[in-house]
Amino acid sequence: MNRKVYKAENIQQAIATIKEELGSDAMILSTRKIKRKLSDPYAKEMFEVEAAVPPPKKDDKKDRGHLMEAIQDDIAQIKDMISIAGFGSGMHNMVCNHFESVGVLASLLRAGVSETLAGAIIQKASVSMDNTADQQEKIKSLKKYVMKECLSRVAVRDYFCRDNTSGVPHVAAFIGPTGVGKTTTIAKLAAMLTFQRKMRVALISIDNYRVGAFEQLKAYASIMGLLCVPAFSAQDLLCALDRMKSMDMVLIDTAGHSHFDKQRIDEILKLIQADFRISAHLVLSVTSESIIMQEAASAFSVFGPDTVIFTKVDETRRCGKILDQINDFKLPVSLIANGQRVPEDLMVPDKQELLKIILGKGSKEII
Ligand SMILES: Nc1nc2c(ncn2[C@@H]2O[C@H](COP(=O)(O)OP(=O)(O)O)[C@@H](O)[C@H]2O)c(=O)[nH]1
Ligand SMILES: [Mg+2]
Repeated sequence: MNRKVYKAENIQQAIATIKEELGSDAMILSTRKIKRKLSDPYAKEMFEVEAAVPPPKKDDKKDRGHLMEAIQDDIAQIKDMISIAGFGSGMHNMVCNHFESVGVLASLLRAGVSETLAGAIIQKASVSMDNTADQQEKIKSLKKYVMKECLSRVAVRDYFCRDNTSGVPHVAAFIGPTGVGKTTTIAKLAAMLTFQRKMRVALISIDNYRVGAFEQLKAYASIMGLLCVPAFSAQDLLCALDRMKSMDMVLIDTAGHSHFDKQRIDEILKLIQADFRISAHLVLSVTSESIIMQEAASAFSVFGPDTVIFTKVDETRRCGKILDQINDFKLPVSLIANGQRVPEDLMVPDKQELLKIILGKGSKEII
């Protein structure tokens, strides 16, 4: 029982306060007059009343509530089984061998994690979990290890926001397929670094293929008052970088083109390799199919990217493929773009935040 002591000048006043605070079910446990202190003989007379709210009675309504909850749990589990039945045969064995994994496995699959990876995660987690406990505890233990497994596969790297004490600018080129959001992400990042981190930022565009590509970047740069220059040859690029020596960060926007166009990829590669300081950051949109993301990641791997940036996470409920990508390519995530608004829709995620994005709704089930 939750006990509480009230003080008032008279009992009626104390009871009124108790009713107001604890409701009319409250019980008075004791009352007493507080002795005046010898040091203050003119003090007002005070009373102390101890009251408590009785614990709620077990009623039928509550029992029915529990029963409904149990039925809903069962229905959810049957639904999960049906959804898993739609996947490959490996999933059936997984569920038969680790029955308690149904809910967690379904959450991973629904989030868009591939069958192979989801299966591997559950398999590893179920080896570590406490098998001696009762069903509820087993599930709890399984979730704990699934979380651990997922977290061990998630890597983040705050590449852009760290302090630059090197005396030379960090130079970062954004590479990736057409339309994934490279230019937009650069504009968001430039704003974040300039206005929130108070860094000196300049922009270079080596996108000479799309009409208006430079103008798009230049327009953002003008709003922010940043230096922005085009560079179409290695010579141009070295000159531009020389002008930007006093900056903390130089962001390079590259041509949007198909990842199948090897010749153009080589052209950018040659340009970027003109300066050994330039790091590369692969930009991928989560709205692309997993296979397209894999192909793009492997076509752009010639740049030896330092980090990967995922865009358009606001446009899909199936961000689980991010886990597959970082598992396959072992690249840490530096940024997440989650909308079209410049500069707001950009995140520098930590591991937990990234995992929440990856698991989507399922994060409530697992975390
Ligand atoms: N919904 C959504 N749209 C985005 C995001 N990032 C970029 N876009 C949009 O994607 C389109 C292509 O962006 P752009 O930066 O020009 O792509 P680029 O060709 O890679 O430079 C534009 O309409 C952007 O507004 C994002 O995080 N979410
Ligand atoms: Mg662009």
